[in-house]
Amino acid sequence: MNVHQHYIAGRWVDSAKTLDVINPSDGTKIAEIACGGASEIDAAVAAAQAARKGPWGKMDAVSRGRLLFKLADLIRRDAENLAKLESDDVGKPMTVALSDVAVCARYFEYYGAAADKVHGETIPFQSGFTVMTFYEPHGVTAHIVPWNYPLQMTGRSVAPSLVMGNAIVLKPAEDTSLSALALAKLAEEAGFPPGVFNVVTGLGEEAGAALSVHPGIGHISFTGSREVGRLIQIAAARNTIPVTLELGGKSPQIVFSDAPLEEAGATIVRGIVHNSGQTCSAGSRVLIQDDIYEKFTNQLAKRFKALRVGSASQDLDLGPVVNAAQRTRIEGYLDSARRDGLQILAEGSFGTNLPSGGYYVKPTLIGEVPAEHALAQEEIFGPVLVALRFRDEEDALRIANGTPYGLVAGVWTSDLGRSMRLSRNIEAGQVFVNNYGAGGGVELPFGGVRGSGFGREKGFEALYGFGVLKTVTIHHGL
Ligand code: TXE
Repeated sequence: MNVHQHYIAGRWVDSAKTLDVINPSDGTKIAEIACGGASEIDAAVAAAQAARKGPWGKMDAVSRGRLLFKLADLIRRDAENLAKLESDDVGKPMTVALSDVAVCARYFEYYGAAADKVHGETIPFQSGFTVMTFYEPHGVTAHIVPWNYPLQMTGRSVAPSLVMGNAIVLKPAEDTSLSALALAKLAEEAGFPPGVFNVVTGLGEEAGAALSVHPGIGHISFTGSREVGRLIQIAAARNTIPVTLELGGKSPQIVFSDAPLEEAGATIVRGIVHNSGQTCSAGSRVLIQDDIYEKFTNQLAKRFKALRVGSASQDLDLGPVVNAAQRTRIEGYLDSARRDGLQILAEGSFGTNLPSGGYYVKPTLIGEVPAEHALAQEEIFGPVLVALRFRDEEDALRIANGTPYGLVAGVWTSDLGRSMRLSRNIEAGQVFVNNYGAGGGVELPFGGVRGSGFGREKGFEALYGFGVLKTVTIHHGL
């Protein structure tokens, strides 16, 4: 049995306590991880602060970028191993895990190439003065990552932070820490100086909480639940530091009768069942115009019925969900749908030879869900698509904007004017017209409004969040 350690100051370190790592496909224990707390977090933050004062703090931007490139190459070299690790740990079908690894490599490549392209400016001011601005690192940045896309989301915030010159402390989710530790090993091989890349594993309320209140950090990137997001914001306020919060969504897919319906149906189903629906940007509500409601839900139902659920290694349409708690949560929503007499329009099925101890849920399509029902308001975080009717553009917009969230939206129509009006009026950080998928495009700025959080990740925009603008004004006379 592998017992994994923390990675602090370039060394592998134990904790007195450990946590079991469970394979969601069959419920078996596959490893143990160290269960750290305040003292490991103290050591990791101190190591990161020391790295900032050492060679890392003095390294030029191009050299930092090259290290990120090197890491991207190593991730690609080890793609199969990393995907297998992620697949065993999270329950992802191998195809999904492999695409996650590729996206993780792209983050290091994309931001590596941006290293020497973030610069300040000079500002015309009074005669006899020169004013210039610089982007400086926060110092040490904290990264609290969830379990649904461990590798991708680690790359998403760690790569831009490193390239801006910060040193990082990463706290992966307790259920899915293995790939973060593998990444630390590769960062060491790539040649990142000790202390630049630290990983402390453990529970959210222990290691995560200790990290978020630590006075030695200058920024927190958090992706997870709204409840914990609020705690992170409160913790950050104690040290008056900025945070980026990505807190999930209840993203609408709005289908008008003039939409390319076949393509819309295929994309919408993929968009909710990918990763077993455990995706912050999953399009989990489909809003369908009245006159095509029956026709379109029939098409969706056909697609749902064809879906097969299996273990990660069977590599079917869906794998298990991450743990028993998530399965219970999803089943609770499905029970409430039945209790409230909602129409279950279609279910996928379990494939053959499903391991008995795994956490499996059937993908489910539910029709005529009232817009105010919990199933149409709350993030289920499973392969459950709820269908709602709308009359016209105004009605669609009202329903689309009628949840506490605002992460992503999809608009399906062939009317250019309508697609523009909706894109401008929908309250979301990202809108897709006649396509959908926030995952792959590392170049596209991503983040929420309202209950989905704030701050932008991905794209060039993310870099500015990992830097602090300094203005220098020199009086030299004429
Ligand atoms: O999330 P938590 P959970 C949503 C989704 C899901 C629900 C619950 O709806 O069903 O949240 O999932 C760390 N201080 N999302 O309970 O607890 C924890 O260790 C500091 C949406 O697993 O928010 C993990 O690393 N950190 C989502 C991370 O927070 C703490 C992804 C997320 O865990 C902490 C995941 C604390 N007090 C869940 N408590 C998305 N936006 O993609 C926990 N953590």
